[in-house]
Amino acid sequence: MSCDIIADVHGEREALECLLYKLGYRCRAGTWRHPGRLAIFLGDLIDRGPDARGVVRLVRGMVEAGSARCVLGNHEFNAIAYHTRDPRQPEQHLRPHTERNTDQHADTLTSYAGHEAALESDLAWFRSLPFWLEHEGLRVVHAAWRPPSMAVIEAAELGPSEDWPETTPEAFDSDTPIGAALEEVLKGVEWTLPDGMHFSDKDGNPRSAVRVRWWDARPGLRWCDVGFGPSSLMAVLPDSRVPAGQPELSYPAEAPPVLFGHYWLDGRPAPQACNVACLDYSVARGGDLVAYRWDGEPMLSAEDFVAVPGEAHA
Ligand SMILES: [Mn+2]
Repeated sequence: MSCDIIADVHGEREALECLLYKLGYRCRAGTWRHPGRLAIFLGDLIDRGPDARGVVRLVRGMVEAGSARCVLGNHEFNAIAYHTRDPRQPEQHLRPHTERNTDQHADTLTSYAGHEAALESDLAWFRSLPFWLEHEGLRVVHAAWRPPSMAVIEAAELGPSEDWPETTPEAFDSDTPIGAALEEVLKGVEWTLPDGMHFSDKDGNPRSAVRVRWWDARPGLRWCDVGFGPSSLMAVLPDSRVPAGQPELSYPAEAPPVLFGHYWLDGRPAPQACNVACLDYSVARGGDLVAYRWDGEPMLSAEDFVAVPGEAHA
């Protein structure tokens, strides 16, 4: 079945409804459907925007009605950890309730305030979501299609039972093999600049870890060519060469097309390669909510991106 792949919604329910309408979906008896197409969500339904609960209700309703599928994003992964006690030290949560972690999750907590049963139910649904999926020759993942990490995740047999966070708490520790594998798939591949080199992030903080183009990054290229993210990030990456010793990352040109979100892009949506496209254009930062209309073609095209504007929030 032809499908529409929809990027990180981040609590922007109104933008999502506009996008679904533009794609030809209609809401009947409370559920959005298309007579001939399937929606596939890339994860990060929650946080940052004003109506995380409404977005999850809408998307979950579509999935349960068979009109959509959805993969897990790092924000759902973090939410699972934030709300699950660590079985190894039950006074703690798997994601500590630090000021920073709570701030990142604050808009979701607000939207679920007074709806604790819905939160519990939706967290259980998050735990049931796949980390990636393949659909009739299309590959979908939140951040990075990385077969070595996916093999580690498959071997750990997380799910389909919903108690994997309690039985595999090390999944949330990025210094364990399973934690590192999940981090790569859900948050992407990061490389560290050599020898104390750093760049300044948008808040002026020194950063040395660079999110890289996992479909095409290797020693000898310049850091500003292997990095991937918004133009504000690309502008501050050094133009020195990536030293020998980093792995060669690639995604084969003959492999099925792969679509992902996560990277807070700006500008005009277009594929990164003939079979690689990021759809996240920062709706929660005043950018666009973007989808890709896919009808089975092996080569992706800028013509098939569909965007609606988000609303700028303070
Ligand atoms: Mn993300």
